[in-house]
Amino acid sequence: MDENSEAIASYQRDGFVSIPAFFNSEELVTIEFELARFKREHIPTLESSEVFYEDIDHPESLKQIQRMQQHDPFFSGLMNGKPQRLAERLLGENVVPKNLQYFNKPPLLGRATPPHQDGYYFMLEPCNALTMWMALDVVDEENGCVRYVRGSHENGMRPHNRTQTLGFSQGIADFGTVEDSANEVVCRAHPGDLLVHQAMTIHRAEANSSPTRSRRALGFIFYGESAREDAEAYQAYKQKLETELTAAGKI
Ligand SMILES: O=C(O)CCC(=O)C(=O)O
Repeated sequence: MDENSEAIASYQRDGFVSIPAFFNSEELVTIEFELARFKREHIPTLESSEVFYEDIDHPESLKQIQRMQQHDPFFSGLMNGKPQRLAERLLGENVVPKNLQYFNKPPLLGRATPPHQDGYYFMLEPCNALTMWMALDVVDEENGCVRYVRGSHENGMRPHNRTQTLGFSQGIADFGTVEDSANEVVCRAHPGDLLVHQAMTIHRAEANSSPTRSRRALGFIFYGESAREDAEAYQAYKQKLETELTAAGKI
């Protein structure tokens, strides 16, 4: 038994686990400082495919930044530290750090995250991958906390279809079965708390209905080194999507 044994057991059984205070308050102060610096220094130079807004004409509606670890050494160092060590334990092999994302749902503007399985986007064989989601704000039902369908990682890939949600282009077509509703778990969180889910676990989030509170988080995606990416299919899809979003004036 070690400090992670319980977390590993929950992750394997339920398809997700919640780890309170994974980052402490001192670490959070540094992360907030570096995040503000990242926004100032990098956002003006990033390609449109790396930064998404709820409304492209309103900078305050910033909703997502992609691949922060590729653009800044602080964030690659952050990803390669505690999160990577935990990912190795949970996936049971060496891992590849793929994507460190910033997520926000700005007050009243942040839209719902459609129900999905990350594996559908990742296109991996075997689908040995996970996502970590670390709260930066107090997160609850009002501002759009993450919800998981417990045990859904055991039931295969559900059919997905196109959504109109920027950053989450695919959603489960037949979501909302009796089983989905019965097994859904609402995950409230405080700053520094970490949620981790398997790439096959169904999850979603409601819109932010708070008039004042943002709903910010950092997401860390790791692939197990045994997971083979269908790189051609992934690039083709990414390209098609970016062309579509550019034509629609969304990015
Ligand atoms: O931030 C959210 O609403 C959901 C994030 C998510 O779905 C993911 O990281 O896979």
